[in-house]
Amino acid sequence: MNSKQLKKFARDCGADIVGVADTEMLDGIQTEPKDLLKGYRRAVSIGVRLADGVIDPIIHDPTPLYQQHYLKVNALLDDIALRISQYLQASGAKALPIPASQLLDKTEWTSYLSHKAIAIAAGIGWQGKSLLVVNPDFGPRVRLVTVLTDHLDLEPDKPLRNRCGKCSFCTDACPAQAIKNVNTKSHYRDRNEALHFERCVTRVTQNPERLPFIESPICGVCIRACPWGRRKGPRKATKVIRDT
Ligand code: B12
Ligand code: SF4
Ligand code: SF4
Repeated sequence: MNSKQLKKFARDCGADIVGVADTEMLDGIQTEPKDLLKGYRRAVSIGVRLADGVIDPIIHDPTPLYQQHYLKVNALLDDIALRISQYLQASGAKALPIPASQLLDKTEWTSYLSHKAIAIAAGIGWQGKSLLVVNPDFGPRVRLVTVLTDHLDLEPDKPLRNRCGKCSFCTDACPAQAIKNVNTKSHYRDRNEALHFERCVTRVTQNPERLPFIESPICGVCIRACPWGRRKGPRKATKVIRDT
């Protein structure tokens, strides 16, 4: 099985975007456990597009509709990752699906690995000033999942250049004044370079007190604000279409 076949399979499972990363590019990335990437030379990054009808009304706070959408898209991503793992294993490869949104450390706010770092290496998008991965077709209106594999026939994709430029929409919109409006060429070394991290964490963890119907640490304001996700008209995922 090659990249083209895998991407078609992923799209048939419900993915909107798929890219392949060479994990050698990710040397130095924080993982749990530390040797998580050992034996996995490729990482498949999968994106599912969020619905504009859900994201557009998020002006200052998350909505109950977004809370439900968040859970549903996470479930879909985990489902797609599982099915891709089965597909890879059927061809004799090793596969490890990483959950879309499982928190491992609630003090450090970390998981097994950063889906964003994988997506950036796989050419899904660039790391925006909001810290989010911005895809040229859908902006940051995509949620991500990763499957690690040793299937070397998957050809790695190339990272995209950062296109934030002088834009400050996410900085201006953030209700916690958490975004520092600092640009990067490829990725931020740590979260504090781009964010007043604690301000964002405080905002999203106070949801249950401020908004009793929101139980997850979500917000969505910086997702909504990005002009790359607000373009009108029909849009196709060039990444999947071009490669399949
Ligand atoms: C913990 C967590 C949070 C915490 C901490 C946020 C944070 N910025 O880390 C809280 C609860 C605050 C949070 C908030 C949000 N989150 Co959150 N969160 C996660 C989660 C579960 C783990 C992230 C993690 O482990 N971070 C640890 C640090 C070290 O990694 P990182 O910041 O992701 O990446 C760093 C490095 O990897 C480095 N990097 C990037 N590329 C490279 C390449 C190389 C070679 C190297 C060395 C480093 C490197 O850059 C980053 C900065 O240092 C991920 C899912 C996942 N497993 O990735 C979702 C995730 C990051 N969240 C997501 C989203 C959308 C949000 C929110 C918008 C909330 C919402 N859903 O409405 C906000 C946005 C806040 C913001 N502006 O960053 C999405 C992002 C999608 C996208 N398009 O980018 C993710 C990927 C979930 C998903 N499955 O899609 N989140
Ligand atoms: S998630 Fe909300 S609080 Fe955090 S950076 Fe984005 S807009 Fe600001
Ligand atoms: S709103 Fe502007 S600065 Fe923020 S991530 Fe999107 S393009 Fe970059």
